[in-house]
Amino acid sequence: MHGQSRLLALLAAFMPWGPVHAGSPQPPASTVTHTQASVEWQGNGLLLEVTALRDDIVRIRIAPNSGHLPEDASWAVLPTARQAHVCATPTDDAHAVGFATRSLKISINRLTSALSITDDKGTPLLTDRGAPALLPSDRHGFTLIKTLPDDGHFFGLGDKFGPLDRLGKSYAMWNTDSYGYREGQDPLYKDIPFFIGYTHHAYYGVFVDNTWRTFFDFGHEDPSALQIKAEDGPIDYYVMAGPDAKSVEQQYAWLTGPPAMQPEWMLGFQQSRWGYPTETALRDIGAHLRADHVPTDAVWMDIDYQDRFRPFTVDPATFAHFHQMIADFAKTGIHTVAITDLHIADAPHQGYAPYDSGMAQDRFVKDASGRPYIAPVWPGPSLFPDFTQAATRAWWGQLYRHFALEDGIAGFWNDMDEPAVFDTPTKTMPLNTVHRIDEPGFVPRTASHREIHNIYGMQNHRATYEGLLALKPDARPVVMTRASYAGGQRYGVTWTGDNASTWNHLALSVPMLESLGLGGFTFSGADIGGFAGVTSPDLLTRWYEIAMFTPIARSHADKDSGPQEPWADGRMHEDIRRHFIETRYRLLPYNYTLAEEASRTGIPMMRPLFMEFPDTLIHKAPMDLASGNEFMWGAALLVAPSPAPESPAPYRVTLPPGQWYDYWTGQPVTTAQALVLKGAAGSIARAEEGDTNTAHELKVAPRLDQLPVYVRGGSIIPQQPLVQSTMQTPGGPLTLHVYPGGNCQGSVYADDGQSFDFRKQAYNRVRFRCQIDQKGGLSLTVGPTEGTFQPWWHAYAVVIHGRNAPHAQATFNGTTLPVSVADTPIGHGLMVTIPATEGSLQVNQPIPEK
Ligand code: NBV
Repeated sequence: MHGQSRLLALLAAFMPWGPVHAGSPQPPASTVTHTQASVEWQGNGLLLEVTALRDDIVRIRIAPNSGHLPEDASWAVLPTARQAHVCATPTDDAHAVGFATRSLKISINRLTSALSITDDKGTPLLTDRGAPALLPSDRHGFTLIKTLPDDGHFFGLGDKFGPLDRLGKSYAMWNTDSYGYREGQDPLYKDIPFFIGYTHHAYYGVFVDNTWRTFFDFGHEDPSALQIKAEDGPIDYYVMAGPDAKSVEQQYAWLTGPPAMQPEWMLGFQQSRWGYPTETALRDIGAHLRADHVPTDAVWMDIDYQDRFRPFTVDPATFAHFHQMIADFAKTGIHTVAITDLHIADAPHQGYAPYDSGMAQDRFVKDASGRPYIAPVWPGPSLFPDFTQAATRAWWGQLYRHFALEDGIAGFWNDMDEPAVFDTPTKTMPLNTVHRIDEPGFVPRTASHREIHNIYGMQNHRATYEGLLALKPDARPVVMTRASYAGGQRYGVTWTGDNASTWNHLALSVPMLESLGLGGFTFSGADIGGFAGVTSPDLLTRWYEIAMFTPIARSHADKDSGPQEPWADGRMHEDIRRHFIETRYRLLPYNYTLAEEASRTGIPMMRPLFMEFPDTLIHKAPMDLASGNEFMWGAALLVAPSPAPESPAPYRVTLPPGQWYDYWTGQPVTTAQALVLKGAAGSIARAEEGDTNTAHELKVAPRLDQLPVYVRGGSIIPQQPLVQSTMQTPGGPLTLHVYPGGNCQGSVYADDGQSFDFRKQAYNRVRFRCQIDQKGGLSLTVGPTEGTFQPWWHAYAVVIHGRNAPHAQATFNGTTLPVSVADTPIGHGLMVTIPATEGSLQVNQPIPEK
């Protein structure tokens, strides 16, 4: 501690602050200690430490004042982040102690110990109401109560099933197998105790790093309070300064890691179902997809392929040529993904290797009496690996050796890892089951399932991911998990579990996937068609349409559901579904660029409108911009499914300020009306023309074969010729679709689509800008190429939408080039083909004849 700070601490501890009058509250005995980056406050029976990890991220730890904080260990937050710190300036005065960084101001009230955090503009982000934490006398569990601002809104917490805005609701965090869940049902499969708050044009993030059963109440019980409770565990939370939602996402990714970059094929179409019972059935699916020219990158194998549902086995009767089948799929550009649940059959003396080696090495969770815990799941009585041990994870990873290295299975699926257990009302293992933490960064100790439950699935996912990485260090592992915890995005993919074949599930899959993306899991999907129940042809078609603009597009169904493959329901439906799948494949260069951005920065691929338009106020806040049905697919595309997708009634689409184009025709949107606003006093006001904050409204008459998608003016979207799988190299140039408008820009990213060589510069990134000159001409600047990777294209076909003057003239780096009017799958435009090199393209409008 610095000498000056020590002096301050002593003064604060032993001297009254300011004149003390009779009757005025006496300061409780307290001490304050500053280090360069932190303040520690002891008072009111609490020990409170706030540390500036970065200017825009602080960590708060609170414990009963017994002189020390609990062990500094985390399953979620990266050690480098927890050890980081920046210089903070102490701000102690007579009433409060604290510090300021460039982005945040922290103050702890000397009388009440209440903590308040404001941003650099003085906007209160989080303010304790009363003491910073209510700790019960037995010292288990806590409640944090913060003031809920009048204009507060909240987003996140992962897989919650309802409106995107969490205001007025409360939630439990407890990973739960939730077959066919219903709107409002809570909790579901994952525990992502991170949310984005909004108040006064400021977005901030809060991550509560506690694995025990936790509760968030956003003004449900008390409309003026934000309450966070946990039944045990440390009070350890992080506040991120924003100030916009993209910054919060980047801050959260810095803390917990960005999502694991997927191979390109994971962005292709995936076909799955529970109930492809034989090799022949599965081969038929692959053959049908290819025969019908439905672009596809993977087929998934559910538990049907296993011998008696035992993980890491293959049924020799029904999948007799398993190895050959996978090789044959690969020849047609189809990857195979296999389910491998965590429960290991209790099968002694049967030559079942996972059991034998697991038992020999003592890898399983124990019951309270110290015996391996055994409970029924798919294989019957089963054992549960203790993934809290690094050695158990390494053992688990080795179980993939044959599947990954010999059979060539391309991806794996960790289901049931809440963990789900049959025949018990809790749907999981007893809470006194014993885990033995043996993990770098943690003190080795036993821990009850009550503490471990919420990270069990995450550690299963991690064991698989790291195991595959050890087996094939050069290949990006593909692992999809059902349960997880904050930080689980580092190990890859998730999905929304056992949704149902209803219109409501389709509509609510949009906010659910957006929320998972906000929680780091950008690589998420919802089962196309819905898992539980029987879908209808129209519902399935709509689901295909919307899912093609979500990160993971996997058709999947329950054993008892009807067919949900693209061809189910006949030709008319198949044609529509194929058209949307083809659209996704043409968009691959754009989608892959988004995926790479997400894996580098944490900014999700699928974005709520407020993430792209943080300043557009419709009523009182940017979140009113869309009621949850509209979303952004990257920065350029606005997807606008109906809020009531089963209804034939016309619906309104809100377009944020600026110029928009219809994605399907390339035509500028001209019929949008300036939005009529309800003024504060209930009066009707029309936003002023030219007001940059003016949103516009369109009325859309729904048609089954159409999904409204709009392009933000000023976007440059890379697209490719149609392929049937990402294994096929597209021919011809990369098309750059240019949609003139303000701040016109775009980029493309490419690499080999499968390895980690991009870390060694083997990638290709090019940024584009465009500008319109006064005469209506357009110039496109192709920036320098970053990286050493040579992508499949050698030329760009630049298509300028909203223009079709056939006599336009073009030059690229001074050379005159022909201009044509191109008819592309997404509209006409002026087209010029240029070499894929740095330079400047000039397209002049013809001078009109007098
Ligand atoms: O493995 C069978 C299913 C699977 O298809 C589904 O996607 C998982 O969420 N699994 C659950 C187990 C049984 C569900 C009733």
